[in-house]
Amino acid sequence: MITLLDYGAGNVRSVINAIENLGESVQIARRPEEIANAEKLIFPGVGAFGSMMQILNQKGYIDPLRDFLQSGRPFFGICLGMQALFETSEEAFATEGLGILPGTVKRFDIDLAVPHIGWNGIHVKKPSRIFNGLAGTEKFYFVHSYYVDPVDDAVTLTSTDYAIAFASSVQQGNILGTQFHPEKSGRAGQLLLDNFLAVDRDKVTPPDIRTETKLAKRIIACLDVRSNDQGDLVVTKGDQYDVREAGTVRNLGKPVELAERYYREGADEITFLNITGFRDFPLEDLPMIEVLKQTSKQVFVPLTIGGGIRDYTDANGRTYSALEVAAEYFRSGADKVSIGSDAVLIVEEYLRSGQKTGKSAIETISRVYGNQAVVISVDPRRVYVPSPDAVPQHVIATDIPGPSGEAYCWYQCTIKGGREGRNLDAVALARTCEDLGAGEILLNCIDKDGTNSGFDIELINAVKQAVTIPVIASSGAGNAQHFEEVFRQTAAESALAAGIFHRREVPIDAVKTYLHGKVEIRPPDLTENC
Ligand code: 1PR
Repeated sequence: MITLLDYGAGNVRSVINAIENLGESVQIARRPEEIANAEKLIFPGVGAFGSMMQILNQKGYIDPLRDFLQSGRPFFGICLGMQALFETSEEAFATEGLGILPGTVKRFDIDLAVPHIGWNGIHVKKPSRIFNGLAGTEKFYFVHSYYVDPVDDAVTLTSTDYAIAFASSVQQGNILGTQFHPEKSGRAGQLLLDNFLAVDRDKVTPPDIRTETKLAKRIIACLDVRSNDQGDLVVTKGDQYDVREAGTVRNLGKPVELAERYYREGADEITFLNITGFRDFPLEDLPMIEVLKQTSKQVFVPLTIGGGIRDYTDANGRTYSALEVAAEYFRSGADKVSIGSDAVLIVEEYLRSGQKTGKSAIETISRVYGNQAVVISVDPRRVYVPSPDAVPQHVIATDIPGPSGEAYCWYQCTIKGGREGRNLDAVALARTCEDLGAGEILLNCIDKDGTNSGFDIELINAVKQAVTIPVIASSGAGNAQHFEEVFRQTAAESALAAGIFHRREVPIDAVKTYLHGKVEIRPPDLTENC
């Protein structure tokens, strides 16, 4: 029996799912005695250092936790749960950590994008039982802005490079901590957790010790989900957002089955978009919540869900905040939520008033769950203009001339699945959403969607140059070369596709095999079947 310390600040569902998938049962500690009496304790920290320590104090968890850590029983701290082991953190100067390991937690002060999000490698420093079965070349999923800086180098188990080399895991006796998320790190993460649970395994060093590690470009599979005319929830796919063929909604498969297939094929993340979410309230759409719950039991990479994340008043007059809608998705297994139509309306209002209300979906969700949990899904359409100053929007020079030979264009934001164009441009939307607290941009392109003609490189460059947060290039992928092109010609951190994966024209593992050696990726793992 594993005891999981949940101090109530966020989503621990994915850790529970990952452990249960390994055949172990999980008990959640909700009282100090349950920590003191645990056999093995896992502490997945979520949120911010200061509030975490405050809650641990209020609940009377600090003394039993220290006692547990000093007892020699197995402990695994994940992310903030590892940072808690140290003395202080730059995230909350006045707050003391548990102080079990001498050292501090520091914020990245580097030229690269912060948070450090995505799959990066490990440089193993000493043998440990958690490395059984690992080759040493695996990548693990990170999402953090702070890193631990131990006083004693001997506690550093692995280091990882992201502008600087930082301690990505620590071990002292039976106390283990990882900055990365094993529960979201595919088969490698499952192996590592399994090694932690089986305390009698030998200490080993993986055969291939990396001396330098690199953050991978991510390949993301997107599933547009909606009810078809028979009322079944299906994965569909549009051509320039039109999902009907001969009058009926295209049905490309069942959401959970497809997501599991993409996981096995090596998808680095999976995104579900509830494409009728702008009109159907998602908390009434229980099948979608069920899809998420089922998927998160089998799929151990980050899951994003979008569609209908906004404030809503139901037929009985009860108002739900966007934060409540998002919370339901997080509880059901999502790691990030994506906001589409509402982001456009929020930005229009902010640019009009010049005031941050602190109450928008972007601000409230990022405050509680962190910036990295808020993705903005942008649905722009190209509008040609004759000159750079023809309109007040952000205009770019284009190599693809318009119907009347226009050499300039801007990208018009739309809402309601492309049905309604607004005056806002995609560059202003992305930049303002970053300012409001968004952590990532999912950059679609209606003109390119479903065309298999390649990504809109000009759009991606225009938006990427305007923000420092990661950008997911989306729409138009038709072959593996298109992924190489987007990663070579833009600074996008990820590329997303739908149609070619659903129709098996180019499976994800084929994209990764093609990119291997050309672009830094997480290698395909055909045995991804834990
Ligand atoms: O506005 O917050 O309720 O969110 C609705 C979400 O649903 C938005 O993220 C919007 O992008 C999405 N959506 C709405 N209508 C459609 C539609 O297709 N009719 N899907 C739609 C957009 C997602 C794209 C697609 C890529 C790759 N499709 O990300 O997956 O274009 O496709 P490809 O590789 O086949 O070219 P809200």
